[in-house]
Amino acid sequence: MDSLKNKFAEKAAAVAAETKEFLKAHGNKVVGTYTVDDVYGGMKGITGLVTETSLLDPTEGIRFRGYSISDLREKLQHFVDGGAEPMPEAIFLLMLMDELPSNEDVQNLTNAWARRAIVPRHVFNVLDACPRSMHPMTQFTIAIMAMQTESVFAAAYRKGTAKKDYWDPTYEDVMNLIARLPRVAAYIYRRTYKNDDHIEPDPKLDWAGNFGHMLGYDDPAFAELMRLYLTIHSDHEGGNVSAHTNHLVGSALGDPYQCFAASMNGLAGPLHGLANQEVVRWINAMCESLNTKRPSKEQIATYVKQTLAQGKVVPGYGHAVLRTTDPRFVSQMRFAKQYMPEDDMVNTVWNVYDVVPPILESLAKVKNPWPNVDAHSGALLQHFGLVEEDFYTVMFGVSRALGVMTSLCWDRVLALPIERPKSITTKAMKELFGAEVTA
Ligand code: HAX
Repeated sequence: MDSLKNKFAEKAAAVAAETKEFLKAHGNKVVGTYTVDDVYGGMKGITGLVTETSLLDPTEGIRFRGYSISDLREKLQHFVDGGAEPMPEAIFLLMLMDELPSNEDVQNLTNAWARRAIVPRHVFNVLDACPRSMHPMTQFTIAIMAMQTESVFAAAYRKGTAKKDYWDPTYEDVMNLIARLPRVAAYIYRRTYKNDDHIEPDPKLDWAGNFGHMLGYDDPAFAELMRLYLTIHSDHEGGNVSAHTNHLVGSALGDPYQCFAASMNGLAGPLHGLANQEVVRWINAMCESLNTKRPSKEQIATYVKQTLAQGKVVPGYGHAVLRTTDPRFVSQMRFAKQYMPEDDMVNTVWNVYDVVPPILESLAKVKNPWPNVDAHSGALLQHFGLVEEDFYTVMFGVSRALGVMTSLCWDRVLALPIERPKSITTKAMKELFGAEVTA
């Protein structure tokens, strides 16, 4: 067993025993109450899931095992090449182990992922059979399912592994899958947009730096952006569509590849991860229609009102839980101020930030008029020449694997059962409250 797996096994046994005790003592206590609106409103007011890796506060934003986005920069100082952004390896370890990793832990994980990063040839063959016009997110989920032939969990389950040991083959799949995702994603990018001019991985690089390298962007500032990007998109507690889907499929004992492919189909929705693509499309369409690269705030306001009048959402704004500017937006703004303060699209993103919230607030129905993570990310990538916005959600997905996969390890440790909430018909709901049924 590798040393990380050993450490995880020890931690897992202790947490599982403590959770059992907690449930014995408090299992019958009431957590909250909910209303008919909550049931019809996407269950947002209902605490119905356990996720260990992160917790979202509406006004403060995400905390990964207790550490906020700004804490990460201070506490996860495992930099390579004189960089200053937190490393995805470090946040993975923080989420998995619930403790700040040492430099040695981070380096060991970089090495372990480099060793596990070999993608079977048939996965590339499957991708090569897809039309280049296929959306990159569709290619991504197809590739993830093609990798399922390698599932250690599926093989172990078939052999009859005992329930108490499920976490072990899950851990193996999680490590292999995460190690391989940058290679698969970069392959999709280079086949779709760069005429199949593929770039071999460089095992000396860290996970994020190597991803940037395989995409074809070797600027050290781009590697820094990748470290920041892949860290901040990794997790947003358990109820968001990608995390919840991963957990749900996992609750039926799907293997990690099946869970993650399903999760990525959830991320591919425009109200979730695809919003990063939509933001860039929306800004480009605005600039084209106005024939300028830097629309004024007045022009932006007019365009926002037109968007709303057409019955569309303003992409990158609003959130199901947050009630403030997303700290992930703020961290990207900080990065842009350091690396590209004069960039046209970045300045437009900042002007949109000044203009949109009061307009959304004036509608009175939007619960959160502030920008989310997707409002800024595309502009940073555009600056470095990665202009193919349809690819952006794949990059989000590579990062999201860190959170949902560590969560799946914990789901298996805690032996969380199959998820099966009760549903109800409107007729039955009306009957509950003595309301008239006429239609
Ligand atoms: N533009 C216009 N209208 C908006 C809006 C926006 N950005 N955000 C919310 N609204 C509208 C909703 O469509 C809803 O209208 P109806 O009552 O007419 O249906 C009303 O305001 C109330 O919605 P809400 O309660 O404030 O928001 P929800 O929790 O229902 O939805 C969404 C949250 C993120 C889906 C929503 O704000 C939205 O569609 N935003 C734009 C898309 C986007 O940026 N998505 C990414 C979110 C972050 C994420 O998951 N990243 O991956």
